[in-house]
Order: sequence, then C-alpha cells, then structure tokens
Amino acid sequence: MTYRNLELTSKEKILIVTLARPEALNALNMRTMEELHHLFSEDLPQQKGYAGVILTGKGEKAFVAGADIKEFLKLDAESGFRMSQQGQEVFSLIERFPRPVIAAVNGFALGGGCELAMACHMRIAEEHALFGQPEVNLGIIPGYGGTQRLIQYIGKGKATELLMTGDMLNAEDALRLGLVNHITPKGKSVDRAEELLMKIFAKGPLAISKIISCVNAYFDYGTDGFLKEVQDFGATTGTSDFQEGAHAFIEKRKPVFTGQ
Ligand code: CO8
Repeated sequence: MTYRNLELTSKEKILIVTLARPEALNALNMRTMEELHHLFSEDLPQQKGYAGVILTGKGEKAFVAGADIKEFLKLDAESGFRMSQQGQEVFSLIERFPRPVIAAVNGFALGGGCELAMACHMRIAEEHALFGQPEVNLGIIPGYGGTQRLIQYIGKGKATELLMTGDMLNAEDALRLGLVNHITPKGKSVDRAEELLMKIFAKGPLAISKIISCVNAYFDYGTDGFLKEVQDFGATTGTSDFQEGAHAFIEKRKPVFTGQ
C-alpha cells in the first residue's frame, strides 16, 4: 500500500509514524484509518527490524483532532455502526501489537485522536497538549473505544465527567490523572519517546511482548489475567533470553538478548 496520510521514517530500530494531514489537524479520515490498519496488520508484523513504534502528528498544533467530521455527513445508523467497529479493530491492533507503541502527543488529542493515543502502550505529552472526548458536542458518543479506555486510565467518575461535558484536559492534569506517562517541552515528545524505547530495547523482547499481552488481559473480561501471567511467566522462563539474563546478572555484565 502507498501511504498518503502517514509519513514513515526510521531511526535505529524505531519506526516513527507521523499522521500527516496538518490542514485538517491530522483528523482521521477513512483513508488514514485504512493506512493504519494496513501498517499494523500487514507491513509491521513482517518488518521485524523495528523493535518499537512512535505515533505523532505533523505540525506543531495537533496530534490528531479527531475523526474527520467532514466525512460524517454521509453517516447513518448502519454505516456509523460499521465505521465504529472497523475503527475499534484498528485501535485493537495497535493495543495488542507485540512491540511497544508510544504516542508522542504534540498538541490536540481529541475524539478519535485521544482514542488513538489511549490505544498506544504509553503517552508522552508536550506541555501544550490537550486531551478530550468532545463527541457530545456533535450529539454522538466516542466510537473508537473512548468510553472504555478513558475509564481504564483515569477512573469512572472523572471519565464520565469528561465524556459528558466534552471538556479538555491539559498536559499537567492528564499526567496527574494517569492518562500520560511524561510531559516534555514543545517539540520534544518524540525525543523522549525514543529515549524510553531505547531503554526498553535493552530488555528481553519476548518478555516485553508478554508484558503487553498480560497488561491487556487485565481489561479482557473473558481472560483470567493471573492465569495468563502464570502461563506467560512459564513461557519466558523457557527462553534463551532468560538464561542469558540470569547468567549476565551472576557474571556482573550486561545481558545481550536475542529474542529467542
Ligand atoms: N475533522 C475534520 N476537520 C477538522 C477537524 C476534524 N476533527 N478538526 C479540525 N479540522 C479542520 C478545521 O475544519 C479547519 O479546516 P478549515 O481551515 O478548512 O476550516 C482546520 O482543521 C483547522 O481547525 P480550526 O480552524 O478549527 O482550528 P482552531 O485552532 O480554531 O481549533 C480545534 C482547533 C479546537 C481542535 C477545533 O478544530 C475543533 O474543535 N476540532 C474538532 C474536534 C472534535 O470535535 N473532534 C472529535 C471529532 S468526533 C470523533 O473523533 C469521533 C471518533 C469516533 C468515530 C466513530 C466512527 C463514526
């Protein structure tokens, strides 16, 4: 697939994905959602050279200002249902992606943009970032997982207030409430995300992928997360990486993990 709305650049083992429709504050139109779907379902699973991914927005003003409202006028109950279902599928692919995905939030993260950031494993916010689910202003509700993931990060009471009022959270409040991991000065979120990824890359990649799936299991009501942890702990102890990690500790050296 040729990417038109995503700009892909790489640095070391990191793929930096820039949502690039700055004229519309990087709003997620259908084409962008298709490109994200293709990237996380087809291209990235094969491109093992990338150990982590950063998502960010083009320009200084927005990460993503939501789903593209200009495409909404054609929606009816049936197509809205389908679009929401397909969008949730894309964001689940990101959430379940077995390598770390970090959102570098460089401005507005509203509606689908806040939902996209929440589907990532961690969020770095620039000091001017604003988060919110303003769908109620349009007479609709979030459709890409916002009613569920916002509660997971900030709790039911505050999430309900934000969902009902459409109010925005600034970066400080988002940090205080647990929605973001770190705040950086303007223009520095990608650098901070890179630092975090480089730290993670020094660990065993199989362990990292198991952590992603065990953390997700907590929120999957059909899965016993404790049992999953037992199973995945067993799986990681059977790896060469575990042998290497334990030997390196005893021999007082840095481990060299191979992902085996
Ligand atoms: N969709 C389409 N275009 C947008 C969007 C958007 N979400 N946000 C901004 N733009 C466009 C504007 O129309 C404008 O374009 P133009 O110059 O052609 O008029 C350009 O971006 C710049 O925007 P503004 O002039 O409005 O910039 P301001 O600095 O004045 O305001 C705001 C910035 C506050 C971010 C303002 O643009 C805004 O309120 N945007 C809409 C935010 C919003 O409501 N987002 C939620 C959308 S709904 C959603 O995401 C639902 C997701 C689930 C979908 C489920 C499937 C159906």
